Amino acid sequence: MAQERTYIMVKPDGVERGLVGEIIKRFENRGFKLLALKALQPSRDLLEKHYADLSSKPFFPKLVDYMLSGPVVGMVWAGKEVVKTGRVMLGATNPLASAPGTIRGDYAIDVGKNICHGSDAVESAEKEIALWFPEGVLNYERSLDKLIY
Ligand code: RTP
Repeated sequence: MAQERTYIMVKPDGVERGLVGEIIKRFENRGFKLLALKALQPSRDLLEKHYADLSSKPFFPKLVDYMLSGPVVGMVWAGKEVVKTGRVMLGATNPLASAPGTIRGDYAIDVGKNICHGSDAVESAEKEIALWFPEGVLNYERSLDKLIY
């Protein structure tokens, strides 16, 4: 059976602060598998699609402007319960409520600059992967299982 997948994205503030390697390291150390990785300057259209569920929120315009403020790094990670565990590793949305030891709890204080995104459910993860990686992602079912587990 295919492994669960999630979409993790380092937001512009995380890229600017040089936290891409730190975030990759945490997911690698945990035992998850990297299936895709790219740096890009997202378009407004892509961001509005990604955050469509939040379009009625008062902070939506500010959120889109923040996400347009520089390059992001999108990744697809796979492994056991990676969606839920990825969210735990990121920490609460508002960094002031994020536990120390989480990415946001260790590196952020502002909900408007919270470093990273992680899919909140298996279904939304698959939608986000299709949105951000229309070209497709790796599938290493034949090799890495043997090396990690
Ligand atoms: P994300 O999608 O970025 O992983 O965040 P999330 O699920 O933890 O939180 P969500 O409610 O989906 O919000 C998406 C992003 O919007 C920004 N935000 N600003 N009150 C505010 O100003 C506010 N609330 C949310 C954050 O950047 C949040 O990650």
